[in-house]
Amino acid sequence: MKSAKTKNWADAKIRDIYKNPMGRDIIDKSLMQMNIPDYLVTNPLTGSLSMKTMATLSGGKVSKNFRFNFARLLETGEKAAAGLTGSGNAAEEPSGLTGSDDAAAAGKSAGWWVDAVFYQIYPRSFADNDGDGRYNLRGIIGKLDYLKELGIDCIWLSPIYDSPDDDNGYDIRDYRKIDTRYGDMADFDNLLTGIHSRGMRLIMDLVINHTSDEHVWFQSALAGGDSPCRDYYLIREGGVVRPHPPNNWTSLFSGPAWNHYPDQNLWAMHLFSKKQIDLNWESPAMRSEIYAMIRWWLEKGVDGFRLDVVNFISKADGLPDGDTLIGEVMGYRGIEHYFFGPRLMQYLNEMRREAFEPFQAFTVGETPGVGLNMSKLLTSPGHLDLVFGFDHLENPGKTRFDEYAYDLNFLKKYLIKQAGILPDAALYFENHDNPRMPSKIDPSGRYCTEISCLLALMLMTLPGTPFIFQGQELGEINADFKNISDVSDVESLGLYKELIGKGTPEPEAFRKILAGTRDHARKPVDWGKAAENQVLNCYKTLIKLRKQRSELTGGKTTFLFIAYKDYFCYIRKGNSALLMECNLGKRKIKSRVKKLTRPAPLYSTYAAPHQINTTVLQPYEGRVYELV
Ligand code: ISL
Repeated sequence: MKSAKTKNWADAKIRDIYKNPMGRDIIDKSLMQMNIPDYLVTNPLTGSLSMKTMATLSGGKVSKNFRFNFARLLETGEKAAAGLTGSGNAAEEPSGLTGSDDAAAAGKSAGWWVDAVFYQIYPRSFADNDGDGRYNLRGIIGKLDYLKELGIDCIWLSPIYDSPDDDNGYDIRDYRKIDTRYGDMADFDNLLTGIHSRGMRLIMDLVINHTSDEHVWFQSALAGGDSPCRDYYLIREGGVVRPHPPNNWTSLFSGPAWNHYPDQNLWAMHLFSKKQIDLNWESPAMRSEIYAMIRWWLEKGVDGFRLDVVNFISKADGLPDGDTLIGEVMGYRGIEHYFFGPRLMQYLNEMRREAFEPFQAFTVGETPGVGLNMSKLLTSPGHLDLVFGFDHLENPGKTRFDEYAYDLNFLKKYLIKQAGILPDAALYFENHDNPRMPSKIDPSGRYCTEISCLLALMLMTLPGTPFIFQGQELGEINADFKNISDVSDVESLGLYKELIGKGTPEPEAFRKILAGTRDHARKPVDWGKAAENQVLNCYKTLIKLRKQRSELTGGKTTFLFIAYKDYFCYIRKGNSALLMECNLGKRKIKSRVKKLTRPAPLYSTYAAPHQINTTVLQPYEGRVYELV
């Protein structure tokens, strides 16, 4: 890769910043957060302003340090884009699709996953095989026929590896050992055989940004001497040399991002819990160990991986302090130095060559903080196949722990933008890290079933590869936790302790945790709901439709009536064409497609097509029509 000639980004003009994929993402995200229209930035007058002028206009709010850190991010975006175009200069526009839905247009071979429907299993609360309340691999085996009948093509299995369980298995102690709570390797082999024999695939969760502090590598590193593992982690000398943490970064689970080990006089970085120690991806020996482990699982026959916070693996050289303003905006101090680090693209490309490519393994990266244009670089040939973005999960100006009713009009706006920039995205609304979406949209619970069916229709008919989280197909909603003792998630408990420590009254602190705790998604699936379940029937029907109608996987997408509030209408066109119209609110609204479609819809989330009033959409109703 030729080294990119980088601009002096610290004094770049807005119009040049907006051409940089990283700059475009940061500006788009800021505008969306502030609900400001794009033309405020894209007009010639604003475009001619420079960073320096903007800093002056900000009255000092934008510090020199901010400009320097922002410039470094732009350099990263420029180099990442240049690396793909092979030119010496940054790409004028992010490489990749120009609006066509066809993955092939991106210069990528469309793999099996383009047509697949994925299903995430969180093993500690999915199913047990003998009713003893211990959820395990044999419980999953018992549900394989159910998943096949639902229409699932590939299962994503959250971590089942040996772990002290500080972060529900995302703190791995032995990558090659099955945690005894789930069974043993024979159970795993039986599960994999059962999945493949039904024509389904399995991807595992790959947690390679960090390991448990009980991993033999970290124990060896702490033991000191000349252990090669000392270089496997982000460890710094402490004590007289450095009585304080090496930098001011904060953990995503509250508090400083550093553990101090007084006996060894060392500091070790942990972006997540204190027992999840960040690996040092600068170490070739550590990378080789990770690649060997990946190949070991692929030789067992797994079909690919979901890569946990994979965009965090490359940290900025020197681990510099985080900018205060960026830390306030992003919620975590220092994140600008690792959410898209300087060698991330290089490591992903090496990982692909050394581990995934020889097995043609599928990869989907979890990439918190990365916007649509940088996601396009991450999913360019030679890197990841898909990524999970986060920018649609909360309304602008809100965080997961804010009490509010999620407005689907924002999701419509985001998905229209996503379809234009990254149409072959991983499309999801729920996972094990977020509250249940129907409860976020309607906290009263009155319309949760209707909303679940509407989200099923959107998930199966919009461009992208759909991922269903366990229980979503049953219309699962948030838990009714009564107090903090009902909560077990390490992230929530860390935040609760921080809030109380800052003097937040307990009831207010608990309400914040209740709004956003990941435990809502992690309560056991209620299989008693599966019988005659309206939401389940919606998913079965819509998944079948997606498999029958190729325009839903490879067609071109056109959005109509975009300006109408609470109304979401789009066409998927291939050899034939389907039109979808959705009511995004609880008021009845007029249907607008009479002249475009056959009189009766092909499908409605509300009732049999012949039973519905075609001129009015019911609250949160979704419809599919044949386009005439
Ligand atoms: O969004 C988040 C930050 O507040 C968290 O929900 C989440 O930790 C983040 O998206 C990264 O998630 C992944 O890595 C974590 C693990 O706790 C999550 O379960 C996993 O999905 C650390 O491994």
